[in-house]
Amino acid sequence: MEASTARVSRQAAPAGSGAAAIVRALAEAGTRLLFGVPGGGPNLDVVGAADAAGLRFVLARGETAAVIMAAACAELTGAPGAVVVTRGPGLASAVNGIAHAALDRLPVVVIADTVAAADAGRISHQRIDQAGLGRSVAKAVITVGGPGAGEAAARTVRTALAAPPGPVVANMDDGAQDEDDPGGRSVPTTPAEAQTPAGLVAEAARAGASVLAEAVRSARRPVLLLGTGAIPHTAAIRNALAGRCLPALHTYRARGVIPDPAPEAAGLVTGGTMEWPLLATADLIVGLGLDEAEMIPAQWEYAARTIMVAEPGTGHGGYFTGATELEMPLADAARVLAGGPGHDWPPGAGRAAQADAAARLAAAAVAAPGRLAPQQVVTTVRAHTPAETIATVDAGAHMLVAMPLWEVPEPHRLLVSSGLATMGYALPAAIAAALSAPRTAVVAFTGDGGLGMTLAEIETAARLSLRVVVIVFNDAALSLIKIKQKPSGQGGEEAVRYRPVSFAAAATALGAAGAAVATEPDLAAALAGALRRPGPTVIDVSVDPAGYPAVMDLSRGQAGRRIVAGLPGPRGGQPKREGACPVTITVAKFRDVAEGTQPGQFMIGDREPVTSLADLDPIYKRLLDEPVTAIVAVIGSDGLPNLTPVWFDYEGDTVLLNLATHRKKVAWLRRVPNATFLLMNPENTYHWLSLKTVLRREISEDDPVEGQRVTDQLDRIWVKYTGNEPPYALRDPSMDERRVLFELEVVKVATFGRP
Ligand SMILES: Cc1ncc(C[n+]2csc(CCOP(=O)(O)OP(=O)(O)O)c2C)c(N)n1
Ligand SMILES: [Mg+2]
Repeated sequence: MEASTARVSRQAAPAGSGAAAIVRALAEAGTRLLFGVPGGGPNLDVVGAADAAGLRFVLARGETAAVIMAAACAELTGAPGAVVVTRGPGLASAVNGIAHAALDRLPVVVIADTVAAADAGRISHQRIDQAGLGRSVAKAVITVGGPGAGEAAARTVRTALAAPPGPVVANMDDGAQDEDDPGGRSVPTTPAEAQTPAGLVAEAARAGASVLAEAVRSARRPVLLLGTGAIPHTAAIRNALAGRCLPALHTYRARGVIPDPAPEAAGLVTGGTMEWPLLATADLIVGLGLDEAEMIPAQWEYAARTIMVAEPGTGHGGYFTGATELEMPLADAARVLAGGPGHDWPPGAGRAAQADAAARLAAAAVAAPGRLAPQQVVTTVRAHTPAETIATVDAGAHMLVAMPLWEVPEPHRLLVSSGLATMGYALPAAIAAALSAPRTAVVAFTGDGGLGMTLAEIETAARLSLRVVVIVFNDAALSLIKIKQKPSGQGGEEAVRYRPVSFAAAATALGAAGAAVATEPDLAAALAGALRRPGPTVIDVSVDPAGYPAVMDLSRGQAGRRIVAGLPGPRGGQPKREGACPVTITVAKFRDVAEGTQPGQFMIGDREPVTSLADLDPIYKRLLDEPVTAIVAVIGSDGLPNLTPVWFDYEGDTVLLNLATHRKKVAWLRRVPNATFLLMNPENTYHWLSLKTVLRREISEDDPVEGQRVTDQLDRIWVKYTGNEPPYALRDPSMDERRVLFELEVVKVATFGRP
C-alpha cells in the first residue's frame, strides 16, 4: 500500500466502542473508503477501527474536500460515503461538503469527534454546538457511543441511505449514556420514513398511471425530462422508450440515462433557455425523477401541460408551476409514455436539438492569439479521451461550456455539484472517481478560482498515485461573476480578477506533473501524456473568457430561445409570457448634441422600460411607422456583421422581417438568431432608433395554415414603402420566389436625438 494510505493506527478501537460500531455499520453497507483529516485520539480510533474492518483510510488536505470525495464515492458506488473529522474546526470546515451532499441527496456519514457531553460544562476549547451545526446542513445528527453505540451506528447508516439519501453527522461520544443526550439527536423526519401504507402507495400509483395515460393519449409532441431519480431505472427507461424517438432532456446529474449519441438524447434541462426550442414546441412535458434542487432559479412558464412523476415517497416541491405531480414507479411511467399513440416529432428530434445547442455554443467560441476558447478545450479533451471517461466539473463559467459539450454514454460519467453548485468540487470528486474506478480515465474540469480553493488536494492525488487529469480553465478571474458584474456600483476588476498563477508550476511543487498549453495540438499532446502517466497531471490551459457572455446568453438568456432547423416552431407562436412575467423592453436614451456639445454627450442619459413598441415616445415611434428604410445587421457565415437596407414592419414588441427564401440572410439568421435594426431619420441622421432583436419564429409563405399571413404582410409593407396598390410587384421573375416571415422579439431599444 502507498505511503499515502498508511494506516495511522494499527490498533483497533476497543470492541463495543462507538468507533468500532460506526465502522462496522459502514462496512456492512458496502463502504470501502474512509476519507478525512483526523484530529486527536478518538478520531484515530475511528481510523484504526476502519483499518481493522478493511476500510481504506484516505488522508485529505481539507475536510470539505474529504466530504466531497466521500459523496462522489457514494454517487458512484451507491454505498454510503464515510468521513472522519475532528471536533470543532474539523466539523466546521466540513460544512460546505456536507451541504453539497445534502443538496445532491448523497448518503455520507460524517464521523465527528466531540467534546463529550460529560465535559461540556467544563471544556469550552473547540466546543461548538455540533448538533445545531449539523442539523442546519445535514439530514440528521446522531450521537454514537456508549451502550447504545451499535444501534445508533446502524441507524446512522440507515438514515443516510433512506430515500431521499443525505449526509448524517455522527457525533462520537463514548461517554454517552443514551441517545437522548443533548450533545446531538437524530432527526430523521423525512417523508419517506413516515411510512405510507402500501395500499395507499399502490392506489396513488394506479391513479397516476391513468392520469399520465390520459395525457399521453392526446399529446402529439411530448417531451421527457429525466432527473437524477431516473438513474436507478436507466435500463427500464431505455427499454420502454427504445425506438419511440421521444426527445428526452436530462438534468446535469442524469446525463447518460439515454446515451448522448442516441436520437432521443436532447441535451440539458436546467431551468435556463437552452432547452427552450423543444419545450416551447412541446404539448406535454413529463418529468421522471427530477429533483428541484437540480433546477436553477427561474420561472417555469411553458405552455405545455407539465406532469412530474416521482418514485413513491420521494415527494415534490413547487418549482414546476402548474405541474401535475404524480407518485408512481418511474419504470411504470416510462412504459405508459411508450404506450402512447404515435407523435409528430421528426426522427432524431432530440439529437437535433442537442446538436444545435452544441453548434451554437461552438459558434460562440472566441479566442485571442495565444489562448484557447473554453469550447475548444472541452471538445479537444473529449476527442482524445475514451468514451467511458469520468469527467468532473467545477462551478464557474467554464461549467456552462463543459456540461453541454461533454458527451456521455451512460450515467455517472459526468459529475457535478448540482444542488449546491459549489466551487472546489471537481478535483476532490475526481480523486474519489479515480479511487472508485481505478481503470477508468478521470478528467477534472475546473476554473482557476475553484482550483485555488482546493489546490492542496493535488498532493493527495500525487500521494495516492491517482491518474487524474486536471484541466484548468485559467483566465485569472472569477469569470462567471465577472460576466454578471454591472458596469457601476458593483466594484471593478479588483472584485473578480486574480493575479496570473502558474498552476502547472504549482502542480509540480505538489508532486504532480504539470503542463501549460495554449493550442489544441499542445493540449492533445499533454492529455495523451497524462493518460499514460500513473499519477496526476495538471494541464494549465490559457483560456480566453471573451465568449462567456454569449455562452451565458445561449444557456440562460434570450439567445437560448431559438428556432432549430428541422424542428417544429414554438406552439402558439410566442412563448407564454403574459400574466406574472410581462415583457419589458429597456429603452436606453442617449444624450445628444442637438443643442451643441455637452458634458457626457453620447452617453446613456436615461433608461425607460416599455412593454410594446407602441409605447415608445412618439418622436421615435414615428421612425417605425413612417416609410423609413431600416438597416438590419445579421451575423454572416464568416462571423462578420452584415448590413443591408430593409423595409420595416412590426406588431407589438415583434419586428417582422419578410425575406425571399433564397437570400443568404435567411440562412444567416437561422444560424445566429439575432438581428439589430437601425432606423435613421432621412432628414436628420442625428435622430435615430436602434432595436436589438432575437429570432422567435419563422413562417413560410407555403405554410398551409399561416402562409397567407406572410403574403399579406408583404403586400402591407409594399404599400407602406411604395404607396402602390398591392400585390407586391418585385418578386424575382426568373424563379418562383417564395417568402419567409421572421418574427423577431425586441429585447433592447436605444434612442438618439430629435427630429
Ligand atoms: C464555494 C463557492 N464560493 C463561491 C461561489 C460563487 N461562484 C460561482 S462560480 C464563481 C467563479 C468561479 O471562478 P473560476 O473557478 O475561476 O471559474 P470561471 O468562472 O472563471 O470559469 C463563483 C465565485 C460558489 N459557487 N462556490
Ligand atoms: Mg476563472
